[in-house]
Amino acid sequence: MSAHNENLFVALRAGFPADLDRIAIETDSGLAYSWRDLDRATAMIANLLDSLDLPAGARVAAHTDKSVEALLLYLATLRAGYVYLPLNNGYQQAELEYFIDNAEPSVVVCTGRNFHWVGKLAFQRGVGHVFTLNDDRSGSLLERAAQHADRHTAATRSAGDLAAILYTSGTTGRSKGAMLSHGNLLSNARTLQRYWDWRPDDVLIHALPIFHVHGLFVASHGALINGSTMLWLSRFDPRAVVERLPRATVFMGVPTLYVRLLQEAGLTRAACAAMRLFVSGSAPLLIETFRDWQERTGHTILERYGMSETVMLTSNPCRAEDGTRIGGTVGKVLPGVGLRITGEGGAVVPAGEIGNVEVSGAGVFGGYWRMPEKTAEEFTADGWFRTGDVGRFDASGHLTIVGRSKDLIISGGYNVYPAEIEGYLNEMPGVAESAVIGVPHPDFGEAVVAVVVGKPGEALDAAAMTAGLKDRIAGFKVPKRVLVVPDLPRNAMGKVQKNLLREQQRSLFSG
Ligand code: MLC
Ligand code: AMP
Repeated sequence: MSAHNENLFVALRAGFPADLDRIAIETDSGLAYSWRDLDRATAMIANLLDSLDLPAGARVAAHTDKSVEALLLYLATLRAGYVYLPLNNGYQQAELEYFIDNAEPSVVVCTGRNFHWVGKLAFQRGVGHVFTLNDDRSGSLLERAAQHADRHTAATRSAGDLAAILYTSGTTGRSKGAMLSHGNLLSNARTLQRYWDWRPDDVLIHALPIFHVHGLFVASHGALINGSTMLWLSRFDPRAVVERLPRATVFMGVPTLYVRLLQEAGLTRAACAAMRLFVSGSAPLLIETFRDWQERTGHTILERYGMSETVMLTSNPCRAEDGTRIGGTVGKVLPGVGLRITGEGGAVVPAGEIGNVEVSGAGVFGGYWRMPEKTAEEFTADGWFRTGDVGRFDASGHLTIVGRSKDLIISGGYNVYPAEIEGYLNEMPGVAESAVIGVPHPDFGEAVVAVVVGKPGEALDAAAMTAGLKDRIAGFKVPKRVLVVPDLPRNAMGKVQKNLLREQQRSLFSG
């Protein structure tokens, strides 16, 4: 038997440079972390987790602000062999209650400012350990970890063992936990390392949140496995990014980040002279943004496509010998990924025809946490995952995503499921029914808009409904506009015609 340890942490650690005193991460608050710091701190946190006597496969949930220590918590969880569960720090009470009930974590880490309610709801649900972690290196997690040794032998894991659960909202409004294994994440990290031509002296500007695939896996793994320095921003600030461009070589963002960067006067060809790669993903990049960027910086954005359940699937080429980057497309199928477009009855359609995007390969997740029926529904009989995206190949093998069969809105790179928001609206006094749609928005790409009908004789107050939602759900899900209407358009079957609503409201934010 091979004693090879397939723990993802081991592979990431092997990517650290030989000189552990080199800078691994430089933060916007002026701190510098060496590779040795990352190694020692993850060992201490892993030892703390080990000391808690957690059951095998225990989930460690994080509802924290973005900080290097939050990244270290993720790495330490891998190192100790537990399962990481990142949660958007905008989530509020009802949202967190659901995740904790569903995932049953053994450990919850939250900010000190939220401890009064997160700690309470976690303890009420039987979570054994709640720690705090703030973005200034304070909190009980680090206090406790400081009492532990700074050496740790990574737990032995096989490729199929669970590494992380990422919740993605479900069409019924209830989130599903996508189970990603060490092997899923490592295979994708290695593929991207090669395909994006990571080099030893690359410097990544890390400006994305670290509770989703893009910032946590694609960006962080890329830098770590390659031993590349990260210039770390605790939140996206376009000016701070532009200031760092002359020292950087790689940047990753959702389209909103590119739209906002284009508004910075300092974004010039000279500022980007040292850069080699700008990556966009998580939402469609408008062709205007792609072209404006080319004109302003002389660089062609590389657009790629992926999702929580599969990590990265396609990418425009990085090296010239792999082809050219074509705006409006998400590029070619990545090595090791299977991607087919199917039509009626599941038959594969030829290039040029639109159909459902189905995928297979080493990055594809093992299923939804404790939802075998949902998992079965999303896979074809021959084991391909139905992405819910609709696309088309061109003759050169470039994929274009033309839409989604799933009722999903992507706003500034965050997913919002209409059914969830409709559920909250329909519970409000005086509301008869509602339809939540995505409408083109110059900053967020799509903006969430609610179209609401009152019960007979009820006068609905849009501002009060917005305020009511803000108290209950994360800010990015709250509709940017609530429109009160006498009734919703329906088809002959009585189904609300969201297409018609989207058409009617398509200029709502474009003036
Ligand atoms: C914040 N708000 C948003 C929003 N982000 N509203 C809609 N959509 C969003 N994405 C709300 C705030 O709560 C606030 O509400 C108001 O909008 C103004 O906020 P802001 O100051 O403009 O927002 P900011 O903090 O600057 O955040 C914007 C952002 C952020 C674009 C930087 O949303 C972001 O980091 N997005 C990236 C998401 C991401 O990483 N996605 C990857 C998913 S992985 P109020 O009411 O308080 O004023 C994935 C797979 C893959 O999809 O392929 O990668
Ligand atoms: P998530 O569930 O947050 O991982 O979001 C995944 C979804 O984001 C995919 O199913 C797509 O609908 C969308 N997506 C990701 N990248 C792109 C892209 N480059 N272009 C269009 N849609 C994208």
